[in-house]
Amino acid sequence: MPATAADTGTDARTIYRTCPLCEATCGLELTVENRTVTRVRGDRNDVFSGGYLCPKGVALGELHHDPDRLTTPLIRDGDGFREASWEEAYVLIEQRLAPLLQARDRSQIAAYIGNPTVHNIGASLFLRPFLKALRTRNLFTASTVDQIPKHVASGLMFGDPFALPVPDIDRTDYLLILGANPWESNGSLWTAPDLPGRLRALKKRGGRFVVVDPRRTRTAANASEHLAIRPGADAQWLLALAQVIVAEQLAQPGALAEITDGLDDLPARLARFTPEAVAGCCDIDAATTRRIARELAGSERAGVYARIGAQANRFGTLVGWATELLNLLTGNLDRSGGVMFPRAPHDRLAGDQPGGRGFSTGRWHSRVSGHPEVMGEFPVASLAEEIETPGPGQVRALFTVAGNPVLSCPNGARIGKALASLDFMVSVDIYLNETTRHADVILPPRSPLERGHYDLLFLRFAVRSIARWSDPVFASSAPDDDDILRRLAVIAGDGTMADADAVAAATLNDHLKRELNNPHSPIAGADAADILARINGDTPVEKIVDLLVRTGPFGDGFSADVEGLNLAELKQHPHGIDLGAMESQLPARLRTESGRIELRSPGIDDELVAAAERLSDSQAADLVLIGRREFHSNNSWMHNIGSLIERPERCTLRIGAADAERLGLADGHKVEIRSAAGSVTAPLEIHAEMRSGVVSLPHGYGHGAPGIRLQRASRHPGVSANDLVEGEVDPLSGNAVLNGVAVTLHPAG
Ligand SMILES: Nc1nc2c(c(=O)[nH]1)N[C@H]1C(S)=C(S)[C@@H](COP(=O)(O)OP(=O)(O)OC[C@H]3O[C@@H](n4cnc5c(=O)[nH]c(N)nc54)[C@H](O)[C@@H]3O)O[C@H]1N2
Ligand SMILES: Nc1nc2c(c(=O)[nH]1)N[C@H]1C(S)=C(S)[C@@H](COP(=O)(O)OP(=O)(O)OC[C@H]3O[C@@H](n4cnc5c(=O)[nH]c(N)nc54)[C@H](O)[C@@H]3O)O[C@H]1N2
Ligand code: SF4
Ligand SMILES: [Mo]
Repeated sequence: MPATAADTGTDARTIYRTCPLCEATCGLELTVENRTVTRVRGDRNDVFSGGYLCPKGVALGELHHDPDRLTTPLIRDGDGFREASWEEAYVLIEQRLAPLLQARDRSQIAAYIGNPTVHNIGASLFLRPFLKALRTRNLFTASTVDQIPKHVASGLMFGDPFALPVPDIDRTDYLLILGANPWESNGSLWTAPDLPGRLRALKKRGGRFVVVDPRRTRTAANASEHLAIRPGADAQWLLALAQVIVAEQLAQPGALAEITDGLDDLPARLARFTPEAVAGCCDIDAATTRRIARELAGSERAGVYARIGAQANRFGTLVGWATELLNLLTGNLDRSGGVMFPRAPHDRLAGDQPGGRGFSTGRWHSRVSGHPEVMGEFPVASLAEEIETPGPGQVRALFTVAGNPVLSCPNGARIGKALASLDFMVSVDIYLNETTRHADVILPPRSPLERGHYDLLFLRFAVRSIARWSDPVFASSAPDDDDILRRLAVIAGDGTMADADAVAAATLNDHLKRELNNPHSPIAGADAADILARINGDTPVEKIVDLLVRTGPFGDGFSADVEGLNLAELKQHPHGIDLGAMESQLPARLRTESGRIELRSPGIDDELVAAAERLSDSQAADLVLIGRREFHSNNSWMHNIGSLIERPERCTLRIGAADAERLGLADGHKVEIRSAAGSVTAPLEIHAEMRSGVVSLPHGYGHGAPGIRLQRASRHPGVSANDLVEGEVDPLSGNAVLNGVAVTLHPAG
């Protein structure tokens, strides 16, 4: 039961918990009367968020109480679904999958894993045993419509795809932000609740932040300076900044120079990217580029940060590489006030010696287009072709877990058709939506308020070391994502796991074994049975969290003499525990084979050539489409919540006044938007934030499909931007090119 329930005189309880909806991880204060959430506010005592929250956090109660949220498994029945018992659902899955599971080659079964799993501790911990049991190489996730270029860049440079530096926002003097809109999206791979407040504070203490975005977003409007770059040109522009810094001898990598390979031939590699050479492609004049380069190099403490707008394009990995190159050249990598590697309470201890196995991709390739595997997965842009294309290894069955690829992935309409052609599909999901309507079985986990919460992923990207556990707000006897995944692991497994409990035990044991074998762990070489007996927790998830936190950098190490963290301690601190600012970690953090920062790699060299070729590309489209995220929205799945969706129409095509006039289109008119992939019709909104040659449509809409059970969303369906997105990818990472799609506009009837 919640340790934090306070007696308020009525039967109302006050409960504190972390918001699981986005990466900001705000602490919330919920008022619960009987079994109803009657109020959600920001927790003013939260050590990290200090009371900040957004409208989505406020809507958490509505999400929990949404009558359309599924609570019983659904099984396909003719054109629709019928409710079924959990056992019936599992038995059906077992029967229908049997022929594919018995095959030696499991590639006919694929999985797509969506974004909410990374906000969900149970799914985060138990996807691995499920996927291991599934033994398929046809794994697709939302990473390839998102951040995978950043992982690849870090893998190549630092040897560890999870060594992702974050801007030390609270101590910096200067930030250069590309393709991110933290004012409305609240930060990504940069966990810092209330980024608007933190950015305002930066300006107030005399610092500057510059935003590079084709749109004048709220972040851009609040910035010290806004540069409306042409979509897709960030890599070239960042390389030009680096070129200036190197050519004008402004580089001051300091001690980093001694641990970096590849500084010497940088001038030659960057030579083609002069500010003059990139000006046309980026639409940023050379003088401005030079000035920004000098400002960046001249600031005492500065950082460069590029996110999805700059990464979900053709040169996404190169953007990631150039970003960290600039941080390195200016001496800001791993320095307070620059960009730093965070430390989470559950990080593994690794000693102070750099070096490791390094990073590589392409250990296997996709069947149809030959895409290299990256971090064990293929581009989701190739999911449809793997289902459609006949031949050995053709995907015939699919699991989706917390994902809605029909709205969220490139050429969603094509993905929808492909899903309809599958022999069998299982969705682990809380809604009957555009994707899950194609499933044969839908398995709904509990609501987010019925599960405990610990940010396994986002504490690793947080600008302070924070420890925070949330108990469930409501008790529930329904299975959660992790229960479902354990059961599916048994079904997909080789028979060695008798039941879901055995999967739980084996998973805990795997974590324990890894720790006992880690020479830097406080329990290195200890007796497994002894430690096992001392691990606390009421659920399989709690036990693993207890183990990880106790053996992490702030843990008690299972020693009675050490004052340190464990799960019980976290439970006593519902407002979280602040463990301090980020600290330098280089060179120990490096996992390249050489133990050094690597600036050279064949893949990056090829991309430098390709990026230079684009400088003289005269084929630029007249009009290109980019996306946008809005404050009241969250990808594709929170549109069934009244307070978020029942507002003025938001799925509009934004365009600048001059472009609208040139095309003879008026505000509010319906326009047909055509691309090589397809066409959709949306109302036009003339908007001052748009630069010329660029239009913007938010993604995640398109709730008009038959058979979905989203009453509110269906009343505000909008159209899907991803019906316009083709399947092009960044070749190094497989990330989809979501932005900069060539389109034409046509008045619609
Ligand atoms: N054009 C364009 N497309 C984009 C983007 C863009 O910027 N532009 N952004 C991309 C990005 S960054 C992302 S992360 C992806 C997101 O794409 P996906 O990862 O596919 O996620 P969503 O579309 O948000 O769908 C989430 C699904 O999870 C379900 N769900 C919610 N909570 C839970 C839960 O606790 N358990 C389970 N089992 N299910 C749950 C919802 O009902 C929904 O079906 O979209 C990408 N698509
Ligand atoms: N309110 C809200 N918050 C969210 C989400 C949401 O859907 N709604 N989704 C969550 C998820 S899954 C993620 S990954 C994060 C993402 O968080 P952010 O990375 O901050 O992503 P966006 O807010 O989409 O901002 C991307 C910006 O890039 C701009 N852009 C488009 N193309 C280009 C380009 O070629 N170059 C440059 N420089 N800019 C470009 C767009 O105009 C947009 O303003 O947000 C999370 N938070
Ligand atoms: S900013 Fe993110 S974490 Fe904070 S309340 Fe909003 S959705 Fe939740
Ligand atoms: Mo995302």
